[in-house]
Amino acid sequence: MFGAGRVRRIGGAALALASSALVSVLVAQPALAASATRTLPWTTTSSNLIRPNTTYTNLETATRVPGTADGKALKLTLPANPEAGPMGGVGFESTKAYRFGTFGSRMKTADCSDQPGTPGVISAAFTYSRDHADTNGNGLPDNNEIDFEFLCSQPELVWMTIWTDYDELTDTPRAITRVVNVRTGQVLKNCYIKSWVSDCEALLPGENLPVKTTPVPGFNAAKQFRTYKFDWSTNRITFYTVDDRNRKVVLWDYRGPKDRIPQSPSLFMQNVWHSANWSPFGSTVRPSRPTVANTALIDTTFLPQ
Ligand SMILES: [Ca+2]
Ligand SMILES: [Ca+2]
Repeated sequence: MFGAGRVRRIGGAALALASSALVSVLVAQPALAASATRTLPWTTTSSNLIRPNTTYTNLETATRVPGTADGKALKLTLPANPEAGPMGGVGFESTKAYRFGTFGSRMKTADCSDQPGTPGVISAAFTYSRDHADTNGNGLPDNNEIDFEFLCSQPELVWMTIWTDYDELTDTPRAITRVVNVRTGQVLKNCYIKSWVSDCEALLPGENLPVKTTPVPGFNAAKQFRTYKFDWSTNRITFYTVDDRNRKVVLWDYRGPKDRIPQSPSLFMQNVWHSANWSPFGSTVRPSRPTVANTALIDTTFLPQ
């Protein structure tokens, strides 16, 4: 696979940039209503909609999985002692690109609660484009990416990031990140950055909504299957979680400037990987390399039609 790919050195959603050999010809899809969703139940791993995207990925369906809708889930298992970075991890991507629509997953993220230290294991569901041309014309290579990310050491938190640009040469981002404690509804961070070392930029109207989210008592992404989705449109991205009784909690209703929202066709990806430098929120501890395997279970993946 694309083991030769470069890896962005970033604190947030590090993602490998694929070698040109794997870059597909992508076909833009028309914008769709948020309700037009295709469901992958993972009763089998043979789907023309997805493909593995790292060397270490072995897509395997587990059966009789408690908490799933149909007994079956995709097992994404990060082996013990992995290389750091997404390309040292396991994951899959959609075989086609989508421009706008509803994306997400019903899943249970990697659980490191019984492991010593602070293992750095990220479970993620996100859109990403490998086209890094400067289509938005701001002088930086584009990086169209919308992320849900979970650190195994803090399973009560959800990290959400909207990227538009990333210059690998100068390590310069254009991204806004929100961190929510889903259990309490507290927004821990809501920060647009143009540099890793400077402060957050002043927030613009519509960038920090809602200011508090509806608490989900007992929320633990690594212990419970739960649905996480986002609706991506040209001028708005709404992130939310839905429980088994179809109760929706909006985690972020981003309605900031359109030039801070990705506009290019993107693949949908899910992965599990080791970060050696993404510290838990509120901490400067350096995450440790996990010494045992870590598995995320994916009951369902949701893609636009
Ligand atoms: Ca750009
Ligand atoms: Ca399933």
